[in-house]
Amino acid sequence: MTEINRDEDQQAPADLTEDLQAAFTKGRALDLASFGITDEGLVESQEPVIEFDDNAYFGHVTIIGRPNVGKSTLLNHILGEKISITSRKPQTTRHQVLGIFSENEGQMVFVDTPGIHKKANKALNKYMNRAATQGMKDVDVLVWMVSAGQLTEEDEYIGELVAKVKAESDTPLIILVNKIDKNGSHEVLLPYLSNLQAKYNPDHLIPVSALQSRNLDTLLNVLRSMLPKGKPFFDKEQLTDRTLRFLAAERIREKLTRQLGDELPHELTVEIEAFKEDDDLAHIHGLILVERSSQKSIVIGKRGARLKRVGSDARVELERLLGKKVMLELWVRVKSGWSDDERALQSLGYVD
Ligand SMILES: Nc1nc2c(ncn2[C@@H]2O[C@H](COP(=O)(O)OP(=O)(O)OP(=O)(O)O)[C@@H](O)[C@H]2O)c(=O)[nH]1
Ligand SMILES: [Mg+2]
Repeated sequence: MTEINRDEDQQAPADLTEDLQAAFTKGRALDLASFGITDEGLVESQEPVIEFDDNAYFGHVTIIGRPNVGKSTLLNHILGEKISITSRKPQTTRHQVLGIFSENEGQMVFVDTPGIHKKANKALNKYMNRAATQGMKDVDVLVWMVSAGQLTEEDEYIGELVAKVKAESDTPLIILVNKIDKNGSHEVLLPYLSNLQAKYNPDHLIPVSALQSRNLDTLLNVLRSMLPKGKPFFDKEQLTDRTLRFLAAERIREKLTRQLGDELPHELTVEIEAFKEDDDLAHIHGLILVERSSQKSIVIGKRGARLKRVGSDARVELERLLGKKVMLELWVRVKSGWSDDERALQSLGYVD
């Protein structure tokens, strides 16, 4: 195994050029099926060659909603690539993640946000709520996602925030009713939709299934009609503002989230300590931080079995993402108190 000079890598500044170069562009992740995204029903979002029209549209669309309603799933299915990680556990997304959708007619910049939640005692949770609510400001269209048939206390709390933003800035609002594959019978849906319409008066109310890509073409059509004319800001090939380093850390966290299930400690984060690529090989060192040694044992599993499985699942995805072989090494370290310490959070990339 090749030795990696960890100190050297840690000193390397993540300068803008490196970030831009590393920004995830279309063509680097090709095998959708391996990400659990099947071709069936996927939105034909990107032309092979895009030439922006002279009078193209351009705008920002923020997707908000309580945890677990399917915001990140929606983003991934619109783009046809896994930009934002997903899981059945609430509070999977922790940062704002941009997903850039380009076509000849223009460019939509989707902002996926952490689920807004009411019980936000820790600094990490406060950061997540901040990341979500900041995303509501200065956008062209606000998409508020709910889960068909459900309007929880948390949804209503977000409804109040949305109403406030709408009143203050007149931002157009779409309420997206997701998971109609699960809870979309007429008996449930019709009274539910008319209640939402009466209560929140959105500009559009659209039932969809993000997971099955149902009715996403309606959403895209509505957005095309709502976004202002403007010069597309991002390169037509670019899919996100996030670096490969960030995406790699997120993929590892996703595998942990999915494999730990109910044992998952909320106080877990992943930091990439080293990320070195040459033509056909990438060395990635991931550090998994937890708060207590009992959590470390959970992550490692019996004789290291769980960590090994997380590592091999993540490696397979990272190889597809990077289009080359990956040597992935994972460590687990206890760093107590990180999730409730503003300075520790900042140093771990939770930066406003
Ligand atoms: N049945 C069904 N499940 C869905 C649909 N969309 C998302 N899901 C599932 O809902 C769960 C949560 O999806 P996410 O996309 O991670 O939800 P999120 O709103 O981004 O959650 P946070 O990041 O925690 O705020 C996952 O298990 C998804 O597979 C859908 O249309 N139908
Ligand atoms: Mg999410």
